[in-house]
Amino acid sequence: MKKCYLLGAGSMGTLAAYYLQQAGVDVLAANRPLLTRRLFWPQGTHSASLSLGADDNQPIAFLVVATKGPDTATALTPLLPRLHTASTIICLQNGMGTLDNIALPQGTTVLYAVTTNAAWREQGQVHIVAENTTLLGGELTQAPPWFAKLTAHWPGLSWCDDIVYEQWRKLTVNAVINPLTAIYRCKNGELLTMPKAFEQMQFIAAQCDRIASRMFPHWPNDTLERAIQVANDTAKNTSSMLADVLAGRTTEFEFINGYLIKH
Ligand code: KPL
Repeated sequence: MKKCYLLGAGSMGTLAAYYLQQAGVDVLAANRPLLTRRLFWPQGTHSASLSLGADDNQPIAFLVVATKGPDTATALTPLLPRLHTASTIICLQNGMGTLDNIALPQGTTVLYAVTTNAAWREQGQVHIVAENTTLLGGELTQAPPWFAKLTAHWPGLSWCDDIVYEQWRKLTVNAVINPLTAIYRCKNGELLTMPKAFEQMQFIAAQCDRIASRMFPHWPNDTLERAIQVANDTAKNTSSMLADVLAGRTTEFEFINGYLIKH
């Protein structure tokens, strides 16, 4: 991978662009002029500035899609004529089904990233909360040749042969935590201290397990335990859905709980 375009320069997109640049990839801002951001690591350990070149309107071999779910179709549609049979899309988004109604050119390879990294953005500044793990996989039977170089510069990145399962693991946790934090306007950890909210967590988790175990016969029916664990681990976080509500943005509900309901 020599050149890659980034669509959606939120916190996760910016962080991915930083790792890609570290791996020697020329990252351009899709649909945008030159873009600059500053990244801050936890506890003020260090910071770095990132500058992405302006879109050059050339054919796209690699595209990272890191837009919010509801913005994806509008942002991606103008780029479709630049994708071709050898293009690879790396989908780095919350939720599932974000590309479902988009007519990608035949032969486009779609890979999905499932990450437990945490970061937030305030205008041009991206504050990294935690660099955890990122799984990448999708429509390829094995990791592509460019992957090894990327792992050297992307902390916690590994190849995953069953990314759909991993997407469902994350989706179900998000389905339990995100909407309830948005309803109660509370931090993730506070869900565990409110009896009514906790009862709703149990209810949603049971529904998730019911749906997921139809998809995956070996599904461990552990959504509640995992949601409790994540709510504890991210106790002081504002979930992405609550952040969207507070900022007046359309939430990703359709791509999280909505996606589950469709199954
Ligand atoms: O992924 C998240 C989100 O907010 O979207 C969790 C894990 C709930 C952390 O806030």
